[in-house]
Amino acid sequence: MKTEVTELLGIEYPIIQGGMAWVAEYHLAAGVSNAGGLGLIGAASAPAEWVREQIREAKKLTDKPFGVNIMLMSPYADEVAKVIVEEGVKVVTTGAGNPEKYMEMWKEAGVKVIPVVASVALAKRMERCGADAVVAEGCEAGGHIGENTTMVLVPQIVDAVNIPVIAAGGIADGRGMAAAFMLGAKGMQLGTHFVTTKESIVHENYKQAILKAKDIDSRVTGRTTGHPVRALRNQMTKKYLELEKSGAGFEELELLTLGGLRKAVVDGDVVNGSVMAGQSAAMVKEELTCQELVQKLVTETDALIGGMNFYE
Ligand code: TUI
Repeated sequence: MKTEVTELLGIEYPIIQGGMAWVAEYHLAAGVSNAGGLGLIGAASAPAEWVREQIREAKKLTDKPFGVNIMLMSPYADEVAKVIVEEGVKVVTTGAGNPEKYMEMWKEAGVKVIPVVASVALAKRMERCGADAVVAEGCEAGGHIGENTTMVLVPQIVDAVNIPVIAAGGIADGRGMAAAFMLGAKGMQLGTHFVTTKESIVHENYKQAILKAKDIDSRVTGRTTGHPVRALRNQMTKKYLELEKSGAGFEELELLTLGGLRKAVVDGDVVNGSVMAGQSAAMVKEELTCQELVQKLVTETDALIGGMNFYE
C-alpha cells in the first residue's frame, strides 16, 4: 500500500495513530510502528521531560519511525517542541492550534511536520509555511474538534493544497479507509480503534465503554465556550450539557472537566470522567493487537480498492 505518505514517512502502510492525550504513550506508539504504521506519543499537557522519557522508551521497543504529537494549548509546548529536535524524533504532528512558530526549527532539524487541521484556511497556511503533509480531521473524531465532517473537509483540503492529505475522523475499518482514498487522501489517522488495542494501557473500563458504545452514545460538549470536545455520553456530559443550556460560564464548565480525561483513562471512572472517543466507537467491536488491527485494515481496504490505482 505505497502512497505519498508511506514514502514521506518511511513506513509500510499509510496508517497513523492519533496523538491522544493520556492514551498515546510509548507502548501503543511502538506497537503501531512495529505493525507498519506510524505510532505517535501524545505530549498532551505533559512536561517536556516526561515526553523525553517516553521517546527514549519507545526507541527501546521499536527501530521503526514513530512521531510525537504536540497539543499546542499545552503550557509546555515550547519545551516539548525543542525536545523533539534534541531526541531526533522523525515526525511531529500538532493539534489544537497553529504550529507556525516552531516550523523553522523543526524543518532545519529535518523533522517531518504534519499539522492536524480542521479547516481549509489553516491547511493552506500550513502548506505555505513548509508543512510536509496535513491531517484533515473531521468532527466525527474524538476530543477537540472543528465544525466540518470528514466527508466534506477532506476533499476541500485535497483541492486546496499540493501536499499529501491524511484523513481523520470516523475511520475504523477498511470501508472508511477506502472511502478516504476516494476523497483524495493519501493516508488515514485512526484514534478510537487504537484505544482498544491490547497494547493500549487505558483502564479496562475505558476500553469496555468504547466496545459497548452505540451510534447514539456520542456527545459534543463545549460548543458554547468555543472548545468543542467529543466524548461518550455519561453523567459528566449530561451535567455539562445541562449547564451549557442554562447559560453557565466558562469557569463553572471547566470545573466539571478538569482532570476528567485522566480520571477516565487512568482511574477508570467512565461515569464522571471524560471518555473522549470518536463517533466510530460504535463500530469498534473487538480488542485486537496493533498488528492484527493494521493487517485487518489493510486486508479490508485491499479487498475493496486494491486493484484500482487509488494508492499512488
Ligand atoms: O487536537 C485535537 N484533538 C484533541 S486535543 C485534546 S486535549 C484537550 N483536552 C481537553 C479539552 C480540550 C483539549 C483532545 N483532543 N485534534 C486536532 C485538532 N486541531 N482538532 C481541531 C484542531 C484545531 C482547532 C483550532 C486546530 C487549529 C485551530 O485553530 C488554529 C488557529 O490558529 O486558528
